[in-house]
Amino acid sequence: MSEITEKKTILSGIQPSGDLTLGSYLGAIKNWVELSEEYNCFYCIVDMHSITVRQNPAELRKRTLAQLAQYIASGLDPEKNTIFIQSHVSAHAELSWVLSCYTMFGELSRMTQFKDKSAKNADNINAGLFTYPSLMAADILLYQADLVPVGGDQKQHVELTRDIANRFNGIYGDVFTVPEPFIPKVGARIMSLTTPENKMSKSDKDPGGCIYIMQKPEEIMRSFKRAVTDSETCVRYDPENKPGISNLMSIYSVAAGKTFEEIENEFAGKGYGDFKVRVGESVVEMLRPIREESERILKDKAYVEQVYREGAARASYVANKTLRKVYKKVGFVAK
Ligand code: AQP
Repeated sequence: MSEITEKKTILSGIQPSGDLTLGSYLGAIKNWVELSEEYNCFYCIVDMHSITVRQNPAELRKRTLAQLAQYIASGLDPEKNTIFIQSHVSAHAELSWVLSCYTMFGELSRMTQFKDKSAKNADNINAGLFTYPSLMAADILLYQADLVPVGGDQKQHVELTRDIANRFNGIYGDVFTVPEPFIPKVGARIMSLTTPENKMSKSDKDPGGCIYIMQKPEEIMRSFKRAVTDSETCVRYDPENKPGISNLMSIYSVAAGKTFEEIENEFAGKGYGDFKVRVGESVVEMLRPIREESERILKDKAYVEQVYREGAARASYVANKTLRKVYKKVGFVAK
């Protein structure tokens, strides 16, 4: 126990809003695994966030469990990390309400994700989509997280969490740890293979632009071979003018552990065809053990259930401590 309390705390989560992509893996899970020895880690499946966009209930349940298996298969040890499902810890919904009373309308209106998702779901611009960042702030602040590993796209939400925490602490004293975003240098923003100006997203309607963790090797290779490039023939990192090639370089750099310079030298004088095949192969090899292990874990229903039950119990213990403190500070009568 003493070892746990001396370490800094990390919280991060992914919505089960679609099958996990290469973006989810490189932008989030891979880094979580690297951080899991050094930090006291809480990694969750944020199912409550996912219903801000309409979901099919049976598929949501299935994807939530599959995601849990994929976390473990990627190397997150449930003994060393607290892995849980957000809706199993009711403190998230409770703190979210309190924090929404300390989050300004103007702040929420400025969130890029809200603007993007409202445009994509024009028939369902619900209040949850708008107040999503208050729930995300609750996720983070309940665990007094020092660091929040996220892809570059989520930086704005972590910054808003800091503003909410500072505002609350300014009124009531030091209640919350003010968290820092932790963004990987390479892989922070993996882009779609077909429209490299957009990020690779689980809920993308164009599956050709996405690589999924559980996808078969031949499908992965097909998507890479069809990846959009440019009219030059030179493998060079230049995200502004060569977004497609630069995205493939970022992916290859992480998958094969090579620097951009090494990649440029490796493919000097070679065509884009060779490059795309090599990137595809490196991704297939990186994802293969995760896919195989996920399939094995998912078959063991009792084990999966044990992991999420124990995770929820451990998470609730920490979260409820913070919630009690918050309730007391704002003036609610203790039960
Ligand atoms: N393409 C990406 N590149 C780098 N990081 C990414 N992340 C997601 N996509 C990329 C990171 O994964 C974590 C979990 O994100 P999330 O699923 O909770 O929310 P999201 O960012 O909205 O992810 P998606 O895939 O785009 O989901 P949908 O389609 O449902 O909106 C975050 O740390 C995120 O940065």
